[in-house]
Amino acid sequence: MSNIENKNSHVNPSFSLPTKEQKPVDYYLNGLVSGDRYILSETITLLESRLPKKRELGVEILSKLPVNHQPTIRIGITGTPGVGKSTFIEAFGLFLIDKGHKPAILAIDPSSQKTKGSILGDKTRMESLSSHPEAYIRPSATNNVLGGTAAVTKETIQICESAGYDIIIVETVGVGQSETEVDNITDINILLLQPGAGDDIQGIKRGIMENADIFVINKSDGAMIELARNTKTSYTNAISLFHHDLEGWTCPVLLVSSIAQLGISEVYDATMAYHKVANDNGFFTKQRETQEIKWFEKQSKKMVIDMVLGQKDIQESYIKLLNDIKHQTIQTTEALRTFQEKLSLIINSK
Ligand SMILES: Nc1nc2c(ncn2[C@@H]2O[C@H](COP(=O)(O)OP(=O)(O)OP(=O)(O)O)[C@@H](O)[C@H]2O)c(=O)[nH]1
Ligand SMILES: [Mg+2]
Repeated sequence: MSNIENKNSHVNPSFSLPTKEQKPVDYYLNGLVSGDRYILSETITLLESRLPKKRELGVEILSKLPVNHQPTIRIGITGTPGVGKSTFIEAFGLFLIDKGHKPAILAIDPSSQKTKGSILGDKTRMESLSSHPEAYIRPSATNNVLGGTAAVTKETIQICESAGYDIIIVETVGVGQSETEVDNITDINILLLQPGAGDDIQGIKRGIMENADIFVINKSDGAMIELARNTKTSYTNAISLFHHDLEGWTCPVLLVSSIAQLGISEVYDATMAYHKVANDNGFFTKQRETQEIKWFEKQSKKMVIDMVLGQKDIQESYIKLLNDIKHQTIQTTEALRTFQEKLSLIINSK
């Protein structure tokens, strides 16, 4: 519509569009189910919001979303900063689209919180993918969100699946606590390594190696090829010492160059092979069930703690006891006993 037409339109000039908060739940639900990317982003923003009202609306949308019955695969991509995760995802994502998939990429990056530098970097590293109509990329620098980073990522996965994305890729640097939480929300974990990293297998946290299902030695190109082959041998030997939870699965170690787009189809084949083995023997479904149960346990415990400690009288008693311990006017055991008595008294009276 041109400006002139606009001026002559019959729309009441004092009419204003409803603000984001005022949009009804159905606006989001319809948008998500029809695969509207803008509404998908809007919904995730609600969930990431620090404002309780917005977050509540996000949770309401989530709870009203129809259950997604389409099969989906949730892939975790882990690796130290700079190993090439984003570059790999760009190549892998485009390959997935070629195979008829609709990938959604969620990047959790604790470091980007400070400068947002990585987010800008990711946009340029995933240039073709981010402008592709079949892909959805969501970089999240979401420290201090109300639900917690891992909680929001889990919810975001669900929302992306409802919006029709069948492969959800979660990129994480795999340092600190967040990576173990990500392992609890993905089906398959791909660990990215660099040539030469095999000389220092000890340096990689055992937990990270044990949680990996597919090992990728990225940057296997140019002068690095020989080193990459040696690294592959080291890892293949090291992996043979680990027992994998999925019966019958031996983690493959694959040589990849994300820049030259070499070895990408092997990663795809390995992913699908893993999915098949896991699906056929029920591991896949069982793992998702276990994840849900663990998640419920964890979140509900957190909820209980928040609610109980949020009660004024309990909180006061708690803080007083903490102070007493600090000033050594009470033994910790005694403080615990006092707190237990106080709790029982309050709970029983209610
Ligand atoms: N030679 C070579 N370089 C690569 C390859 N993949 C990535 N790189 C380079 O490695 C650097 C880091 O790549 P990223 O994809 O940003 O790495 P990242 O793991 O996502 O990094 P963070 O998100 O910061 O943790 C960039 O300069 C890439 O160009 C590869 O296959 N071969
Ligand atoms: Mg990255």
